[in-house]
Amino acid sequence: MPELKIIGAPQSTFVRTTRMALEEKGVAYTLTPARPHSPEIDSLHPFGRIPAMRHGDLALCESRAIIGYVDRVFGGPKLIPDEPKRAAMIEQWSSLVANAVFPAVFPYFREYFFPASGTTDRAAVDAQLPAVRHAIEVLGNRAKDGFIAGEDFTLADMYALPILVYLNRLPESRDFIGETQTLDAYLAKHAERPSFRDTTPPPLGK
Ligand SMILES: N[C@@H](CCC(=O)N[C@@H](CS)C(=O)NCC(=O)O)C(=O)O
Repeated sequence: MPELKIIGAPQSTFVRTTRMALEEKGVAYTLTPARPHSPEIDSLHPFGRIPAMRHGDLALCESRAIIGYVDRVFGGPKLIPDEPKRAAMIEQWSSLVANAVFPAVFPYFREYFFPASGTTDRAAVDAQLPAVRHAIEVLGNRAKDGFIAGEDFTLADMYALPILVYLNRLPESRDFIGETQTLDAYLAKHAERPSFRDTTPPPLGK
């Protein structure tokens, strides 16, 4: 089997989700750090986003496509089970986290971590807070049972945890997490899971 190469900055939530999925399956891979819109990424993703993947003569982008390919090609526990209803629930919550929660909180992250003017704009942060609060409440309601897609640890948790780590570091979202009464326990429950612990990213900007 050729080497599986993941390309993307380890600080990216989507890169971490992809790495967690590979770790959960026990698939060996190498990580080549690359920023969005770097030349290699622009050659692999039409919108310059991370992660990307190379495996033999196959090049892929988009975390869900990479994870789906790995799940079909490699052994190890199935990330998306065959049972249709359980699979659909995992897909539904993975998609909601990736395509609704992440876009709702990313402008808030950007204002703190990569502000356009070089310093965080208070009014811009405040404008994002209703969307951030709603996204956290949605995750908080799901986390009541300890897992985003119910029953057990799934791909939906692998999408949610890397986002929650950053939300837990910023002041307003940290307060919203505390208000849910469920997400602190959810984060503590999964903190020592090897796929999560072993993909802890270096600080942003490194
Ligand atoms: N749908 C993509 C989203 C990837 C994504 O948005 N990655 C971010 C980093 S966490 C990125 O590359 N952003 C750069 C941009 O949007 O221009 C996936 O699942 O891989």
